[in-house]
Amino acid sequence: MPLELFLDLHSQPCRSVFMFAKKNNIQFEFKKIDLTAGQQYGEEFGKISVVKKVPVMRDGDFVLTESIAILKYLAEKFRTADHWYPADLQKRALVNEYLSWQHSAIRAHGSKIFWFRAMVPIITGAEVPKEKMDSAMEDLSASLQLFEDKFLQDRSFIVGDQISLADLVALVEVMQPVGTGVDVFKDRPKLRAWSDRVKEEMGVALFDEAHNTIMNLHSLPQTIQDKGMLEFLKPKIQKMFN
Ligand SMILES: N[C@@H](CCC(=O)N[C@@H](CS)C(=O)NCC(=O)O)C(=O)O
Repeated sequence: MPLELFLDLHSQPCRSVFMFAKKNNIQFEFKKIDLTAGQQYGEEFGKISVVKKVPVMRDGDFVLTESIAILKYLAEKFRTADHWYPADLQKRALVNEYLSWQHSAIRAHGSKIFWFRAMVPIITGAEVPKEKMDSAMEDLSASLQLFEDKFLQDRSFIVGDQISLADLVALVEVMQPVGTGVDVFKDRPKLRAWSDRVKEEMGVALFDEAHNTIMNLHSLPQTIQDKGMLEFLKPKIQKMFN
């Protein structure tokens, strides 16, 4: 049985797993779990993962959740080029350092902007209050600054002059607010130059294939309405505001 990846490319962690597998010629079956239709809560997917989130990997009888664990599993199982997840103790530690930090920083803040700008107006019919939006933008900006100052410094990539899992995971998260129209690269030439390098390393066609969904959100309101998800998503929004 081929390796299976359960994905929805609206999701940043799904995009990193998707691109990593493709870039490294890892054969897999793309199993679409449509988040806009709530398929993650369906009975079928529940049998695969009680976590009810994507990405999920199934390799024979072995099921793995969590994008970072999946990326490391794929790197090790398929012995991808060393730069992705270096064997060198300290380089690997730096990749792990970034992967540990990003969850509660760029990922959390970029996702909040995505929800505030793309999802909340669809679900509630109203814009997020300005002070909440400003505060969320400040958090994102602080994370991006820390990314430049601590994780990137004057290097081409996070761990030096070659791309690693850390860069891939960073860029998919940076792209989430971009999909809602926020120019995160404005006044950030270092971030922009790094992003261009990562894109080039991944291959522009593959990058665009992975980001096509998030860069074309105009049909999202209709999609969510058509799939009857509005009422379902309201409690999620309420939680976010409490
Ligand atoms: N820490 C997890 C996060 C997974 C996650 O939050 N996935 C989101 C999409 S980005 C999801 O499936 N959300 C569905 C839901 O919460 O209903 C990872 O890195 O894989």
